[in-house]
Amino acid sequence: MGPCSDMALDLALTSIIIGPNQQLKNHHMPNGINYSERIPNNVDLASDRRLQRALENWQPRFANWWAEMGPVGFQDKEIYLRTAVDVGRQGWAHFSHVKLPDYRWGIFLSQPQTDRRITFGELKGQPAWQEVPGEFRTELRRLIVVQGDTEPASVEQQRHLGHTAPSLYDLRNLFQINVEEGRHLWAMVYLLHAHFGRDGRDEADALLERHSGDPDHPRILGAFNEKTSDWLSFLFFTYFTDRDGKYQLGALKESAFDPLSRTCDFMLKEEAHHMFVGASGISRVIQRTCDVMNQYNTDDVRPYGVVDLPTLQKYINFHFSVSLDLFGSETSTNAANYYSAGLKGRFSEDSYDDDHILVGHQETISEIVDGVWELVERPAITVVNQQLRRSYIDDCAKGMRRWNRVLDDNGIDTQLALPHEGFHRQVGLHKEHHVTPNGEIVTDVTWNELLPDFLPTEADRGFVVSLMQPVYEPGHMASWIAPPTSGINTQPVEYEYVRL
Ligand code: BYC
Ligand code: FE
Ligand code: FE
Repeated sequence: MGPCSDMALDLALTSIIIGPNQQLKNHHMPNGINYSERIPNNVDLASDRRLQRALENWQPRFANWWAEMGPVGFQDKEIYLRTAVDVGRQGWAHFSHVKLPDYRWGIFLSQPQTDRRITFGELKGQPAWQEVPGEFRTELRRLIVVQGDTEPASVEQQRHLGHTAPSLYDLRNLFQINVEEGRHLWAMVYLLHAHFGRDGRDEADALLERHSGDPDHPRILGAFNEKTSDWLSFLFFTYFTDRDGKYQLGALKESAFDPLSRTCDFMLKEEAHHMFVGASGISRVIQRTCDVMNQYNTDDVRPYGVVDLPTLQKYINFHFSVSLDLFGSETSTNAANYYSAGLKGRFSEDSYDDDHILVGHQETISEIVDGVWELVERPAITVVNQQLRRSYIDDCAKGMRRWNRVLDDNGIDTQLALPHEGFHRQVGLHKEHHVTPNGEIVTDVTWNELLPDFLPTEADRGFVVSLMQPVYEPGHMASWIAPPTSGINTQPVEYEYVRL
């Protein structure tokens, strides 16, 4: 970050006033975000009238979608939200009470790198692209559409949760995530409008026409058609599924297509909070369960209105396995093509100690051969999905260790675990097999017998749903979750995060 952007940052922070009536003022700075325009942006939208008009046409469609498919209720309430005010490293966000429909969804790209080069694939070493090369247009559009599709899908999945929030603090976090997923949709729609002409505009419209779980027009990826019907599912979703977002965005951030790279880089800043909500939320659930286990000296905690550890394990099994599917097949020619073209890399591409071209290299992956696990050599370039999945699994394991520390610290000798990566897969090499959470390959009969021990049953889900009683008094928490250790943006936990 140069001195110029530091200055922009300071100016942006001192000159912006975000009041409840959304009066935002800002000098238009090269790296700052101009809030005086209809669509806040740092891409100098005003200089391209055609693009600006096209996006201003899409804006009311987005607003309609938000009204019809966004959070149910609470649209007229003031919520303590974070808004991006600058793309600089520190102080990029501003906090104030805002009504959801008044949130200023905008287009923010990270600052460009001078002389950025392609770091992987056949074109490694060449300058990054500011425009889409004709030969990669279809693939790039596909990647952007898939990414864009997940963002509104998650808002749709979570739209009923406001009515059962365990606290105002949590309610605010839900809406913060929802508005930012809405902004991530804007991020992809901007790329479609700016770089893909007529096709791009059609795809941008279609992103508002598919809906999560719609039998005729479902969302593209499996996990985004599942229901998020309770807060325990929501917290696990933000831990496991938003983390897929982190890894996919990280891989797209490596892209030779520079506007995509810079867009993803900025989205990753927002993503960190989504995963924090999941990681800290589940820690609080576990803390509460431990408190009740210790207070009543029992494992049978359901009668006290908290989630028992076996149910937590089953929810982990479900959300982890569904999220693993989002990485695509272990061996994928799509992924190989994306990689060799420089469209999509691996997470932290430069941390890989190889030639970043991967032609003529072999990589071993774990597969089931004749009913047993074997390490099989595959052309390295075909297993980049699996490499991305491996980075993701390692990251998931870190949070699991923190959750287990909560159990340790409370003297509980049970541990939670990630299931085997072959468990309950619907996509990829393992989908034809039944693999237990321990990695054992079993028959149909055994699988069906054991399933109620592995995944949440109707009864488990029913119990969890029965706990979901809303708590809207500032500072109070539902029975099943401990309070957070601190509030948002240095506010106390009992702050009025949502004015009801
Ligand atoms: N469900 O070669 P394959 C986020 C399709 S989350 C349904 O194995 P590929 C967020 C696939 O499309 C991040 N279909 O896979 C989180 C292909 O179809 P075609 C979202 C699936 O292409 C929380 C065929 O199966 N971003 O941001 O290498 C809240 C063979 O596929 C699935 C991205 O995903 C599935 N799970 O990889 C809010 C990044 N998996 O082409 C937001 C962009 C595969 O034969 N997407 N298929 O018709 C991609 O990079 C790739 O499309 C995938 C699939 C990694 C998803
Ligand atoms: Fe997102
Ligand atoms: Fe997210």
